[in-house]
Amino acid sequence: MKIAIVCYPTFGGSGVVATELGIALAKLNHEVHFITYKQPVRLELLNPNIHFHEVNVPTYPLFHYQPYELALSSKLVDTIKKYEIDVLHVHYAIPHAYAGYMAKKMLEEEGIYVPMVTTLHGTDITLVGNHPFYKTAVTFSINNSDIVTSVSQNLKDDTLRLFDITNEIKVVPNFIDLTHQKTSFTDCQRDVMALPEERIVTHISNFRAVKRITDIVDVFYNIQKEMPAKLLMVGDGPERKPAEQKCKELGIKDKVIFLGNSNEIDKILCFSDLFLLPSERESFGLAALEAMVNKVPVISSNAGGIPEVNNHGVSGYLSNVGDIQDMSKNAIKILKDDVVLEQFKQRAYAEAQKFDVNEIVPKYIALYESALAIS
Ligand code: GMT
Repeated sequence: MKIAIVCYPTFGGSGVVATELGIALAKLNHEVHFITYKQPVRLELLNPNIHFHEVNVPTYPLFHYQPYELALSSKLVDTIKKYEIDVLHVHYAIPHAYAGYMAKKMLEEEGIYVPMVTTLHGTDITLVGNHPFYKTAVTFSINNSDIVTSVSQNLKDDTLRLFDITNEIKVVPNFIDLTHQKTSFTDCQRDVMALPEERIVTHISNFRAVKRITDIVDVFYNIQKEMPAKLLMVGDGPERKPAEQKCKELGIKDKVIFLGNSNEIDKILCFSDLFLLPSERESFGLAALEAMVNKVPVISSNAGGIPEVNNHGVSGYLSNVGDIQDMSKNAIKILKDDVVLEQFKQRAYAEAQKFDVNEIVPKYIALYESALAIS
């Protein structure tokens, strides 16, 4: 099949999932065309089946807001025609599903029918899409997609609760490649980050308010009172500065390393002992799954779809949002004892197997085939 994928090219989970899906499809000999405003961060164009088409939005002083949807839908029409694309898969409803629908309609005028699959990722529904200013267009785009998927049962339930949905939503969970982790580094270069006796606690995100970044600092503050430890903060965003300030105030500045955005997630997770994800909301928690596949247990909130990924008492522990004491207690329980830590590490890895790319990607392929069969 020839598949066009529209996504955000940044470090956000939706872009990562879209990119990994494209790479997996290309390996299965499908022809994949990424259409977005920048080359996706996790995309290495080393496969002849992968193409990238950049959407350019020329700036013009008359426009207070530059019309990205317009440029995207034009690019979609041109690319779909030029490469005879079979299926369009848009990740993140805003504005991709809307632009995709417009492209479909323009193509239909020329007698070309291309089914559109829309994957809902979370913030496009629970944070942004639900805003009254967007809701009408988001509802329309979901209801007018040929196939709609959501990355967790919880996100499906939220979508049905928050929007007037007439279309069926199929749950296709996020996935992970179980084979490519940890192949290129054996000792994990742990000593670069910490002393041998220190436990390494890690967080990775876009540092938005929804991630409750200062809760991470609070939990780590309690951990380092009980044992030698380091906290690695990976990513960047508006909550980074307040977190850095809090570390200073608590006197733990030297034990917390802010690494910024990184393309070496597997390497960092390879030498991590524990992953913290205390989010206010989370449709899935891809970063937790990436931790688990690297044998890192997860201390998280029980928000949204996280319980579908982090198995309480098995791959880590779940606590109510904001319950710093419970998260600290559970973290210390895992980290304090070498034997317990090893058990959690092995079980986190075992739980990650449920999300094997080889099981999940065929579900998307089956959906593409059913969409094509309808057309
Ligand atoms: O987590 C973020 O803020 C980024 C956001 C995105 O849209 O890129 O992530 C969402 O999609 C990910 C991939 O499906 C999920 O793993 C995240 O849980 C989800 N984030 C939220 O729901 C807050």
